[in-house]
Amino acid sequence: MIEKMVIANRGEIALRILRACKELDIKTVAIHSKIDRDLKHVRLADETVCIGPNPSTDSYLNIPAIISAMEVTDSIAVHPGYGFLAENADFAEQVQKSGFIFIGPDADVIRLMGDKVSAIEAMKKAGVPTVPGSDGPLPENKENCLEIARHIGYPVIIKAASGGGGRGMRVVHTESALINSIHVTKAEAGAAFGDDTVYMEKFLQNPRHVEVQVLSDGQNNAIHLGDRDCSLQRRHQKVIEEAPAPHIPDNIRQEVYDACIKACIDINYRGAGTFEFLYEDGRFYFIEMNTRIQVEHPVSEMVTGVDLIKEQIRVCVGEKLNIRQNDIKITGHAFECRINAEDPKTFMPCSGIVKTYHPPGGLGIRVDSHLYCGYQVPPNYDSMIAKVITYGEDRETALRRMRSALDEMVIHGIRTNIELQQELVRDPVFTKGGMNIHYLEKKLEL
Ligand code: MV4
Repeated sequence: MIEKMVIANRGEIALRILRACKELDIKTVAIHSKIDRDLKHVRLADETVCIGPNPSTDSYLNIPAIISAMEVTDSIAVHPGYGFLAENADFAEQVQKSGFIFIGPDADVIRLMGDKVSAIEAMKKAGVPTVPGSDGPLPENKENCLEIARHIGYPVIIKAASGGGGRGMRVVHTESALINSIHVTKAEAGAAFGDDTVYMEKFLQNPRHVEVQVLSDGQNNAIHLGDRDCSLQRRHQKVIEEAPAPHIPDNIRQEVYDACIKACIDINYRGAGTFEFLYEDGRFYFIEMNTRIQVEHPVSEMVTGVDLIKEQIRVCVGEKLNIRQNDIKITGHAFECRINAEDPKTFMPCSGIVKTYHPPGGLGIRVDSHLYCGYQVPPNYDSMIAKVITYGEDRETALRRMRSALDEMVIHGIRTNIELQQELVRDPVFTKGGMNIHYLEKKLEL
């Protein structure tokens, strides 16, 4: 195993990575912005380097500063976590060119998946089911665009090839609106991503968001770790996730798992990865692949017993995957509620000093959080401050545990969304399971 690793992130995921490193006997270097010097993982790390001022662009996104920190600390590898530079192909490339290990796939695989047009093409080749669409960038010619849309059938959605995660897309309901919508989406994409390539898909009206977790070693070994349902979201921010996705027939699941594994081998994938699908009327449609560890990875850990971060690190430093598909048994059910420091009415992020912190506990309850009494939540970064994760032998048990866990949790000093979460885990539709991606936003409108 490698000797020392830089953790190029902050908050709960930096702490999660530090814990995995401890178990793997890897020394840790916490790199942080000025305001983050009191983060829990910074206090626990073997070494720390302040890499810049508070704005992320000057610190957690500052590639030369991070590589310098690796050099001065004699680190071997860097773990990017999620967000920040986790899916930045240029960062992965510069890390490798400087002689270090990037915990993730090769830069060219990040690039392949970062361009949604090439990602969809690669998936189609591997036999992963995709959304009926333009199968490539939209042409210049207006008549050709109209013809593609007629063939797909309205409504259609125009998406930026360099977008993803809900950025740079536009739904078109009628032929009369098509050409203008393409123009506007192209202009926005060009301004936002420096790439105005757009493509077209059939717009699915009421899908669920179901994703498949994989681990792959880039040496022809790949496994899946089941699926997660992340449909409960607001403005593309997930609020509650669960594993496995409820009410999906086993044969449909198995087909999509097999295709994901084949895709990992085809693209020579290395690391932990997630295939994102829309699920509607009993069918899966690939939309994007995430080449990082995700926020919601703990629910997959709970139902498989696999430490995803440890396995991700192992395969990315060159070890062969030592888990076989037959070793993976999906047992029981898990939920994750994201706790954010935000105004309960406006959802605006808020900061402040944590005066009281009582995390819940007990059998089947896990809290991934960097909070402690006296910690000051800074205004500069993402508002997520904790993840409450519960496990049970079935969905009902895991959900009942989540209700009591949330009721037990106390955070004073900052506003949070705990009350919203308490209400959501008692919602009758959520309790049944299998709601679509619009459910939460519609519920909040009432
Ligand atoms: C779609 C779609 C419907 N049809 N594509 C939004 C995030 C990005 N990952 C893809 N997204 C969508 N793509 C087709 N062809 C609906 C969404 C979508 C969505 C997807 C997953 C979770 C939440 C969502 C909220 C709004 C729209």
